[in-house]
Amino acid sequence: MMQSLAKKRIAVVGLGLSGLATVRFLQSLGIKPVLMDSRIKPAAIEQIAPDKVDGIYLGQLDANRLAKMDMIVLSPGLAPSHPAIRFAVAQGVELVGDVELFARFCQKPIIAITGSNGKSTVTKLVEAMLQQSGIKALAAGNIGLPVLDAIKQQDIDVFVLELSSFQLDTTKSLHSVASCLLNVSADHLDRYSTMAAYAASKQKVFQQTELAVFNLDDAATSPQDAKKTLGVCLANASYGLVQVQGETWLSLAGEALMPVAKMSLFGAHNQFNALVAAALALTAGANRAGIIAALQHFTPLAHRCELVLKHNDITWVNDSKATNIGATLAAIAGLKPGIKGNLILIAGGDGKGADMSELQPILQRDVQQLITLGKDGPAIAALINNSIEVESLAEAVAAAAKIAKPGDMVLLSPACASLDMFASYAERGDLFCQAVKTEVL
Ligand code: UMA
Ligand code: ADP
Repeated sequence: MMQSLAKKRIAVVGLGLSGLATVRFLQSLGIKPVLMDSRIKPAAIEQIAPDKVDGIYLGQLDANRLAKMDMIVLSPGLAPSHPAIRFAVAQGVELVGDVELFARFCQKPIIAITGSNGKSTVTKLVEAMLQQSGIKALAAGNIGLPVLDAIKQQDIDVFVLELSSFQLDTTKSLHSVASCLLNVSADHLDRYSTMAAYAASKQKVFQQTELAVFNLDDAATSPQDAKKTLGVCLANASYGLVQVQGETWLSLAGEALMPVAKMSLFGAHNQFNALVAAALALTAGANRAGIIAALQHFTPLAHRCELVLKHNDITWVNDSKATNIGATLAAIAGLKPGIKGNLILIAGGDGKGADMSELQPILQRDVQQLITLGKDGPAIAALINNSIEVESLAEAVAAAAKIAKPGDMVLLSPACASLDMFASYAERGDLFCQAVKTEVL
């Protein structure tokens, strides 16, 4: 594998986190790649030593230069439909992503996780369940650690990969001991022409898997071609919820595992996530004691239905990671039963081409006051009466603080990406937390 790659002329296109990891990986094999990025100054460009690469081309993608390559390693943030990439591929250049290279070189068992929502939670749960069972597991991929940095770590027993549809689009050699497709709801429709195209991309997680875990409540997750399948949903007695002496328990492989009340995560969506994670972890050697310990002690991830503070009996929750409609629906469904008073929702941002009217029924039923901001804020505001439209997150927090009464919850769950106003969902969440503390304390 290494020799066949060493002889190739390779371009790394996109110099973000995964592009830079790819450059380091190729260099460790003695390869000097050509580097390209459509931006004039990608953030980490100083990290690259010019003498260790075969040229750096910035500002646009040079189709003619790319067409002279044997292989392009494309970053997930760039679409394979970019004209320069399409031109090169039409000339016979092989197109791969960092996950494809990882799949070709990785010798260890892999668990692969995708879905529109819940990926990071399930990925970290599987990692924790394996670790609690004495297995050295490492989470990588879309969760943040580029796979070609992860592969260098010694002493790993199992890789747990969070994969986005963008990564799956350029991957074909992935073999996994188990993989899952959690759900398919509208997302990234600025990149995919139809929901069917987006769902087909997600289905690639099942390629060459030994066990395909899917969501019995979501037909789009049903494996198109897989040897062995396992369906999960809360109403399922085998992998779902069961009643034990008046208490609701998780059931794993037909046996009651633990009461849901003992889980550190709340909400029906997280019970589903826990069941899928447990099914995946079992196939890679986790034991029931390790799975239970992980579910009891798991620290909820930041920006996912995270409690910011409770003051004067008003609860402020940061769900900035809800970057699509499906995530916001799950957050409201999970939180609403625990709210004594009104739900004040702050939503809006870049809707990535999704049809915002899918939010209308839940806004009408469960949200007493809507505050919107960002590019697609007006489209969401138009769905119900008396929405408050603001220009900034600080204004949104100030407006919420004015209205909120004891017993209420103020929830930031934007149903949109953050990139129209912020560097990332994390920046949006951090600014929300700061604004809440400034306004309220
Ligand atoms: N970009 C350009 N020109 C280029 C290359 C990139 O304008 O030539 C832009 C992209 O459009 C994008 C940004 O730069 O807006 C970053 O793109 P990238 O491909 O360089 O991204 P990386 O820094 O390598 O990070 C990627 C994943 N990002 C994307 O898929 C957009 C990270 O997932 C992932 O953690 C990282 O690899 C490590 O594997 C982030 C993400 O937002 C969290 N993922 C999307 C999501 O979860 O919805 C798919
Ligand atoms: P992802 O990595 O796919 O973005 P996360 O685990 O980071 O998923 O969760 C993002 C948001 O999606 C959370 O804030 C939560 O509201 C919602 N969510 C989590 N799990 C699910 C699920 N199984 N179904 C629907 N929504 C979910």
